[in-house]
Amino acid sequence: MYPNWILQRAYLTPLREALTYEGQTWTFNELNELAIKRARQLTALGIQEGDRIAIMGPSMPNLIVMMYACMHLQCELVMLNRRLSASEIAYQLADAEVVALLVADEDANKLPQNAPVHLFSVIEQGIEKEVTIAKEWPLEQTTSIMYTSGTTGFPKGVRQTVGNHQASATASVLNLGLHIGDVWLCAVPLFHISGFSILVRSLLYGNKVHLYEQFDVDAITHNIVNGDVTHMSVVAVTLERILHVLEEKNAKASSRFKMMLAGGGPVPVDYLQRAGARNLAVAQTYGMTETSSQTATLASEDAMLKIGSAGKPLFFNQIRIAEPNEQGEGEICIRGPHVTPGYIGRFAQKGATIDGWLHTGDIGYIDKDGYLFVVDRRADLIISGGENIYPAEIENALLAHPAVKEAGVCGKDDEKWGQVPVAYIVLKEPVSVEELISFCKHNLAKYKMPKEINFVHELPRNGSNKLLRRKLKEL
Ligand code: S0N
Ligand code: AMP
Ligand code: MG
Ligand code: MG
Ligand code: MG
Repeated sequence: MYPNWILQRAYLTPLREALTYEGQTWTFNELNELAIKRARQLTALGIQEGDRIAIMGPSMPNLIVMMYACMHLQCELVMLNRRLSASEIAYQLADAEVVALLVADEDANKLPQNAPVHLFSVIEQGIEKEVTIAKEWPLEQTTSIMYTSGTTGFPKGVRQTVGNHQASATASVLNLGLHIGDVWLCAVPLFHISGFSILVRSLLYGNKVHLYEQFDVDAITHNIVNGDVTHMSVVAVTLERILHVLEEKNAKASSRFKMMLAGGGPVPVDYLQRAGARNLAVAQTYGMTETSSQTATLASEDAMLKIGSAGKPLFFNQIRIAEPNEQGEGEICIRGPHVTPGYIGRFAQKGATIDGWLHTGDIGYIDKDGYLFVVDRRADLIISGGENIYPAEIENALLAHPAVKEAGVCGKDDEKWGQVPVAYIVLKEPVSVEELISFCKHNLAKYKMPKEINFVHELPRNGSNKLLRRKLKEL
């Protein structure tokens, strides 16, 4: 058994600052007391220990308090992506069989009809009921569940356990180090592991989180130049936005700023060089939902020496390349205490690992010095601004239209988002692009909407009639 992170942190360093948001600050003790009060209010609403609960809201302190309250109740927290369409949310709620849905008032309009909703404002004003908060958690307890899109077009709910999160946070600090004044800027979504892992690290390390609701590039760059924060997590798109402002202002990162973790997809080498010129230390990292964030991260002393590499595996983790070709490139496989025990819902029977190894589908190689280079993402995956999109999700949405006979989707390089989806369609009967777009809008998140729809006579297929998505671009 391991200590309840929230109680333990409030016991060890009650008066240390835990969270800053828009000029307001909370200590670990204050956050814990709010979370216990909220846990009592949730109990009065009938929520019980171990229940599976979905949660959705903007990245604000009240969301963190609500998450910590659910953790106090040892609930399994299903983190909903706020950018999803109502029908995508409905799929996840049904697949996860949640008993309740806790939603910030701002997001009430995003929900499917008949969802079992408790609005934050109602919970926060509700009566309290006495409940015993567990002082200890078992390693195998599921803390969070995050949906990640899959090749089939049906997202999979990934379990992230107490043990997964602890191993991840511990391995991270063995690489990055820790100092009492460290402050981690969080402007990545809390519903992704990029953001939630910042909260877990804060609880385990006792460091402060500087939270943003929006990616406010000017305020964030100011924090970096001013030395208000020491760490931050970014994806390529947000790193570029920061670099742009630094360059425009001819400014440099403060010497107090220590390290930016850049992941969630490939980071162009050019960005890393531009960062170097701005005194901004960037560590490329390779991580995913199934591994509760980082698996490998480039140590700061290697940043320029091994530019483009995602580094070496963190202390507890192992990486191997399955069936390498002559260049040493093959599928990246991962083993370690941070790897998920598996999925829930319709994928519950599908094991996440084979003989303990997670087969990522990503292609990479390990150089002679032991550094990982990720050369290609898993089959057909499109990453737009750090959000994953599988072609099948969009193809299924298009195929549902009566005029569409065949649909193929692939990624196209994009200045703003890294990649965006584009669609190729064979029609049964005439229909306009506008009609198809407005049809898809009901079923797809905005970032998944195809940025181009091209009508073609046929789609490229192989001998066994399988769609060749990589050939779509040549049409
Ligand atoms: C890039 C972000 C910040 C863009 O959001 P922004 O600028 O706030 O946009 P909005 O104002 O909300 O919307 C404006 C218009 O832009 C569209 N839009 C928004 N986002 C996207 C997108 N990603 N792609 C395409 N379009 C987008 C809106 O629809 C809207 O459109 P219009 O104007 O038509 O209404 C935002 O997308 C963002 O925060 N991205 C990052 C998400 C992220 O964190 N991904 C990582 C997921 N992976 C993991 O968590 C595993 C890896 C990992 O753990 C990790 C990753 C990074 C760093 C560290 C780690 C780690 O290991 O710790
Ligand atoms: P997610 O399922 O959202 O957690 O996304 C994880 C996926 O992002 C990985 O399987 C990779 O395809 C991709 N990815 C993450 N980090 C990197 C990186 N450093 N370089 C290239 N691709 C990455
Ligand atoms: Mg994924
Ligand atoms: Mg915005
Ligand atoms: Mg994703």
